[in-house]
Amino acid sequence: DEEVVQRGQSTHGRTQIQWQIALEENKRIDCGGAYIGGCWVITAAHCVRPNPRAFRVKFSLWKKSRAQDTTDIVPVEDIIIHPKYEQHYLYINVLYSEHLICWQSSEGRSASVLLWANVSLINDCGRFYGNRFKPGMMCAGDVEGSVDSCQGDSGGPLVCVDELGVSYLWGIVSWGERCGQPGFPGVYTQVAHYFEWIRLHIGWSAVTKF
Ligand code: 4AZ
Repeated sequence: DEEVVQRGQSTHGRTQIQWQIALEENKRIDCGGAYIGGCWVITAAHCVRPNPRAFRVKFSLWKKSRAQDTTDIVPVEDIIIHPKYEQHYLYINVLYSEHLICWQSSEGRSASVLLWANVSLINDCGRFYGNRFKPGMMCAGDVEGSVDSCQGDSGGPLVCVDELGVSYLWGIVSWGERCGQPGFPGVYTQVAHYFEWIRLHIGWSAVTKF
């Protein structure tokens, strides 16, 4: 989104964005995702259909249009959608590929690269969204507007860094009332809410700290 592109900051050279992936469906990239270790990627359920063959996971994606090494493009083996996912009620799902074994980093060379923004966690988001805001969701951004995720960012990671510098996947870009609107912060899936479900599927072995 233009707003985000203009206000965002380039991730160029920022190796801490290594968990970001792009989700490709029939040569199109409309969603992001986060590599969470092992063979697992997490994204937003509304980004996928239960047809793994339609999707590929792209790593090292600094720039959407860039031709990439085939080792950075992996097929999807399986798609697991949260049982309570319904239309209009966004949950998460985990993608599995046995080919997803290692990460290779590469640097973007032009301006239209992956961007990042600083957002603040916002409490009590029902005051903005009423009963559209449900358990398992959280809000982040800026109540005044401007800094926000937007279309195309769906499924991508909201990362919190603790005082020791350890990064945690805290949220997944989900939805919102347009983008950057005052009084309508971005809505994210609250990863902690689904931690047991995620762990059930991926096991402890796959949990990676960056
Ligand atoms: C979307 O359509 C979308 N401002 C993602 C995030 C937000 C709005 C829309 C939050 O994928």
